[in-house]
Amino acid sequence: MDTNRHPIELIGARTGNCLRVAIAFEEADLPYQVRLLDLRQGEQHDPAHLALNPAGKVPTIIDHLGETDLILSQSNAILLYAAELKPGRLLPLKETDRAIALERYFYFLTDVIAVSHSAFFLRSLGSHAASTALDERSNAALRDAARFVKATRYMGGESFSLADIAAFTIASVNRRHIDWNADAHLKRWFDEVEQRPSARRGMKAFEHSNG
Ligand SMILES: N[C@@H](CCC(=O)N[C@@H](CS)C(=O)NCC(=O)O)C(=O)O
Repeated sequence: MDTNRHPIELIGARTGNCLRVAIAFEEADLPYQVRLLDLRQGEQHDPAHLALNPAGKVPTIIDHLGETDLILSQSNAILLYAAELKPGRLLPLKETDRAIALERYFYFLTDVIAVSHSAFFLRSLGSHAASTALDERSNAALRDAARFVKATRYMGGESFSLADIAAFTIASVNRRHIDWNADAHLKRWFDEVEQRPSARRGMKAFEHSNG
């Protein structure tokens, strides 16, 4: 663990967007401290949280840098910030390798996770046909990612990267919609990431707050 910096405060709850951040901090060995919000109780709308994130959402981080704090929302921007703080840990150093890892990262963000979130939203409105169609589209994109891990060990190449973190959290949430017997490569990849210490610790980060 990096002891030369203050822990980053990670304000969140046990949701995919927050778990991605926790896994990234674990993988990058960045010290962090979780502050748990109860979303069902609406704590994300408390004035103290709105002062940090006027959208009333999580995750939000506070990086205590000294004179000014960095306050950042948007899980995927936070992941990129973590990658910049620890070059080579979450994205490859070589430009062409990094370009591929980022291509895959954005594939999971836009073609899998965003579509799945839209399905969730439509379901909450009672639009079952539309939400089912979007769920199927998201799951198909996830299944299609088997071709990435057929070609390389990880989703974004031969090293673990943000692409794996994005893919892993959504695959965990939607694991019952994937036919794991249908693709050995996807299963091999999922099993390996699930056992990774950063993923194991990150997935538990919001079980007990330490803030
Ligand atoms: N695009 C944002 C989405 C943030 C978001 O929607 N967070 C959800 C939890 S995953 C939230 O705060 N929901 C509480 C609410 O909307 O009241 C991100 O990636 O951080």
